[in-house]
Amino acid sequence: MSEPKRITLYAAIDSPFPHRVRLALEEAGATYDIIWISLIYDKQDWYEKKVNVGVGKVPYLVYGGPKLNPGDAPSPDSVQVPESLVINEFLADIFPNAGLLPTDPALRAKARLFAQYMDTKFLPAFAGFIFGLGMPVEGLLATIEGVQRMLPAEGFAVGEWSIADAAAMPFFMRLDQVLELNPPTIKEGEAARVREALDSARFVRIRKYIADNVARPSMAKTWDRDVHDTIDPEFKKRIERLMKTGKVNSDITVPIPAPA
Ligand SMILES: N[C@@H](CCC(=O)N[C@@H](CS)C(=O)NCC(=O)O)C(=O)O
Repeated sequence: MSEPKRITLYAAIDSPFPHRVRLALEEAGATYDIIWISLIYDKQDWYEKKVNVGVGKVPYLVYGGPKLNPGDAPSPDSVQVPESLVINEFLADIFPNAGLLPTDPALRAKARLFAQYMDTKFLPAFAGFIFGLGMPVEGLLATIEGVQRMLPAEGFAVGEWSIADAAAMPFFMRLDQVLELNPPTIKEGEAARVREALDSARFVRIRKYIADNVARPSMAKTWDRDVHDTIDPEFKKRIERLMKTGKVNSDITVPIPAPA
């Protein structure tokens, strides 16, 4: 058998996208290194110059080549993959026995549709709500209901755990965090309205789904209680920058929101 290749993940603690990849790596039982990138005020220059060249987004996965330290350029012989959903498909391919995707083609299609729904429907509603971009509470709740409708009666997105669940869960963990932090980008009373709706009978299935995911060791490893000590200050810095400059991230700048 050939030697397993080294895996390095570039990630930022407050971003849900690398969290997707960490969940898949943990579920696969992979050995991997993480290099942390700061996204707010002190982003490391070398990352966009030498690693995710000209893009600078996380996650970015390097497969193969020698051990990497912060500031190094990955070896040209390594496989380099951006984009969380593509990285997780790649991991499903290189760990074929880890069950990251089902083998049944119909379930594989379902898993991909579930992940696609998260990016095309849930994510705009979520970002629009938490960053004060005018998404009404009901718009967010409707997309959560859309996720709920895609779930089978029991278990995970396609029955057994898969990378479809990795695509969704980082956003539900962050929704919970944001409702608790209640930043000034969210209109007064709206966080409480979302919380109340999520705790109601309307969302009973998705609550069970989230609890089933939270009970897995992959989540305990990547989102333990201590994570709030690092992630909450990073999120607050992101909101502070947004309130001062309108910058949400490297792609999105909005009119400076009026404080709630
Ligand atoms: N579609 C990408 C989205 C990745 C993304 O937007 N990452 C953001 C963090 S949330 C980023 O790295 N932004 C760079 C920056 O803000 O400097 C994926 O799924 O990986």
